[in-house]
Amino acid sequence: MSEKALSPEKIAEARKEFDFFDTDGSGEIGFREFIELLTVLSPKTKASHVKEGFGLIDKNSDGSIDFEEFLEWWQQSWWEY
Ligand SMILES: [Ca+2]
Ligand SMILES: [Ca+2]
Repeated sequence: MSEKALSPEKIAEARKEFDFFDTDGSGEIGFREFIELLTVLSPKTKASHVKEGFGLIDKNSDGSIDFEEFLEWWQQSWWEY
């Protein structure tokens, strides 16, 4: 897929998801919050894959997923469905 731009609607949708999973309202999705997110999105994910997946999304490796990182991932996973 070369089409990478998301419509404002899709971004707003991602924002809603992001806020939903950012349960402590820190503006970032921490590892614990990420586990909850995955439990909802793909309940069959193995524990080892959770860490791997988190590392993939957390591009700057600061231990949490900010909205930019989330959006990038959201964008990719959107196309897979
Ligand atoms: Ca948080
Ligand atoms: Ca990060």
